[in-house]
Amino acid sequence: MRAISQAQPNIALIKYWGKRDAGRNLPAVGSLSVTLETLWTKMTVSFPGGVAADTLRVNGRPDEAMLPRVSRCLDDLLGTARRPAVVASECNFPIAAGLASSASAFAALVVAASAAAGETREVLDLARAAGRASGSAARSLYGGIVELEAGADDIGLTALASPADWPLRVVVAVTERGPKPLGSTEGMARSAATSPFYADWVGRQHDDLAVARAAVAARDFERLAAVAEHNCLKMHSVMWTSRPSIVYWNRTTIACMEAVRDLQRGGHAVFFTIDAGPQVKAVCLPESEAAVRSALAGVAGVQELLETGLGEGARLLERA
Ligand code: 2P0
Repeated sequence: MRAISQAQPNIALIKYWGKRDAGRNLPAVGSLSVTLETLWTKMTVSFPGGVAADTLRVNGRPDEAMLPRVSRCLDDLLGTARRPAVVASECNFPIAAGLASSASAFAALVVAASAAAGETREVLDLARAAGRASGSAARSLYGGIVELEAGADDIGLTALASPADWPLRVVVAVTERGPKPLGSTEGMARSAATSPFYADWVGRQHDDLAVARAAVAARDFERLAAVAEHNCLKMHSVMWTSRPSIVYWNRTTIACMEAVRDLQRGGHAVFFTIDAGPQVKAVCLPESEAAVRSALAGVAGVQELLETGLGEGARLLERA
C-alpha cells in the first residue's frame, strides 16, 4: 500500500528549547504554536517488498543525511520487524533554515507511514511518535493554535483555536537561505549544560504559557504579542549565553525586528518571533498585513517574503 500525506510547519509563539529526557526526546517545557497554511511538506510512503533497505528522496534527490532519523522514526512507529520503506518528500519552502521543515516532515511521515502500513491511529498517538523524532513535529498534527503540555509521562496536545476562530496572518522574512549552523538538538543540550539562565527559562515557562493561553481564549492580540516577543527574546538570551554562544541572528534579522517595532509604534497589530535560524516571522491581524509586507520588503537584506494564514493539522491525502 502507498499513502500520501500533507503537513504544514508550525511556528512557536511560546518556545520549546530544552529536553527533560533526551532518550525519549521529551521536552523540558511546554510550548504554544500556530500551524501554517501555505507552506507544506507532502510525503509519500510505501512498503513495497523486495526492497533491501529504507530509501529517502527529498525534492527528488536521495537524502542519506536525513535517512537514519527517518528510519528510526519508522522503527519507533511500526516496530523493527516492518518492511523497508520507500519514502519521498516534497517541500515548498527552504529546508533546515529555521522554518520548521523537520516539524512538517515528521508530522507528514507518521501520518503516511501508519496509513501505508494499514493502521488507523489516534492523532495523539501519531503526534507523540512525531515528537519523539522532532519535538516540534508533534504540534503539526494539529491545526490552528496548538498547545503542547510537557506532561509527567508523555506530552499532551490541545488545539486552542481553529484557523477560522482567529484568522491570524504570518509574514516570514527570509534573511538567509542556507542551512543553519547548529541543529536544535545539539543547541538545546549545550544551553542546558552551559547557560546560567537555563534553569530560570524552564522555571518561568509555565507562567508565559498561562498568559498566552488566556490571550488566545480572549482573542487578545496585544497580550499575546507581548508574551510571545518576551518568550522569544528569553529563549534567544539562553542561546546567546550558552558556551560557546549560539547566535542564529544576522544583521537583517535585527533590522526586521526594528521594522516590526516601527510598525507597532505606528499602531499596527503585529509582533515578531524568531526560531533556530535567522528568519523573522511577523504575526499580525489581517488588517495590518499589507503594511507588514511592505515594511519587511523594504528592509535591506530580506531575500524573500512568505505569507500565510493558519492551516489544518497533518492529514492523509491519498491511500492506494
Ligand atoms: C520551537 N524550536 O518551539 C523551537 C524554537 C527551535 C526554536 O522546536 O531536537 O527541531 O528535533 O526535538 O523539533 C526546534 O526543535 O528539535 C524547535 P528536536 P526540533 O519551535
